[in-house]
Amino acid sequence: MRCARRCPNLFGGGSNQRPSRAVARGAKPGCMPFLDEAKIHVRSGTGGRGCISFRREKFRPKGGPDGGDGGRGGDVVIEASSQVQSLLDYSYKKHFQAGSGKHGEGNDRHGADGEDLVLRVPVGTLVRDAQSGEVLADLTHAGQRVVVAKGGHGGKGNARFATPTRQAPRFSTPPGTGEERWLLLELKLMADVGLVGLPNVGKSSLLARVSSARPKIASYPFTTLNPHLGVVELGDAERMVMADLPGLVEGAHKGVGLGLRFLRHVERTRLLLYVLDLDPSRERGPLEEFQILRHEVQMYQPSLLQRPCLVALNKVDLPGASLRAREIRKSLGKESISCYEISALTGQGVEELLGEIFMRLKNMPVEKGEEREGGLGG
Ligand SMILES: Nc1nc2c(ncn2[C@@H]2O[C@H](COP(=O)(O)OP(=O)(O)OP(=O)(O)O)[C@@H](O)[C@H]2O)c(=O)[nH]1
Ligand SMILES: [Mg+2]
Repeated sequence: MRCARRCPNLFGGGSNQRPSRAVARGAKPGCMPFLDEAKIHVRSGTGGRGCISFRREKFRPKGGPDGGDGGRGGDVVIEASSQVQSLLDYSYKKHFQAGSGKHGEGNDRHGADGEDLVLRVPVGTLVRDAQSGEVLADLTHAGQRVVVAKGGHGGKGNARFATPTRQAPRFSTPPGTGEERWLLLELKLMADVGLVGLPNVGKSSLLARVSSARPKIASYPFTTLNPHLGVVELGDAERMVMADLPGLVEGAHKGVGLGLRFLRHVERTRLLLYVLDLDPSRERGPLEEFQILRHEVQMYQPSLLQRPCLVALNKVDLPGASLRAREIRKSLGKESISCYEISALTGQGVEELLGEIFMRLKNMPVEKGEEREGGLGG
């Protein structure tokens, strides 16, 4: 089992601007803060006015109408890009406007079209209308785009309206004003496997062991405040993306701890890996932890409970840990949920767990548009 490189998502890149204090909360110095929600206002360009003009030329009396059309206003487009890691850029600037069309001119000159404005967002971004809540697009692969505000059309110049019976039209049509709206951008990470567990159980340690991602690891709860992705490789042929999420606590659905908002990042994962703690000094046993986690997941989205899952019983290296595993093994056996005793610290049992994960993912149908960047290959 060869463990692999860091996932391109979430790390580095992004903006040169200074992070605001709000979004930089929890970020280490020199580490790009992560933002998975943003509200922005977009406005497309207005069209240019059509021109009313008549040809005035020596030796050409009554030269006729020659007013050109106005240019089209630019659209606002949102495009998914694998070069963008989070929605951080949209916390600095909230208002975006595409270019307006230029006005038409005499001598049959048409105004130039306004420039489209392309806003790049991370792959996995859901675009909603902020007012109605309607989903405008779910951008699940790089290069996918959606026009969120259509530019206004250009006004028609008077040259367009000349007919044999109306040779000197003195009017043009008005241009389109374009559209504006508030949008909600919501990033849901694209990973194959999501790690779900209480704080301090060793989720980040597991990700660090199996990939080259380097999330912070420490012996206190809520070390991880933002999701982290890592690419795990099996030989040269297969790989998958694993997501380490901040810990869940009992009552998270009522806002305790960091709440449930990070669970949105497991919505798209194909497999949930519940990480439970076998440390005998912990007040709660792994079975109770598992029940808490499942309850919180259910409170977030009941259908997530139907998602294929595995259980990793971590810290088996501790003395007396295996004894703690007995009760939960019995209970999971009844539900036919596979569980593995592992140690993220020593690596014990990790290879078997990864083997099972790869096998499960391989046997799962990949829905169209669901392929992960750097995801399961082979
Ligand atoms: N003995 C032992 N300690 C472990 C093992 N895995 C993790 N730890 C320790 O458990 C503590 C918590 O590990 P983390 O990986 O930060 O736990 P986490 O689940 O990511 O915690 P949060 O980010 O706070 O949710 C650290 O002190 C680790 O060294 C293990 O397999 N055995
Ligand atoms: Mg962690």
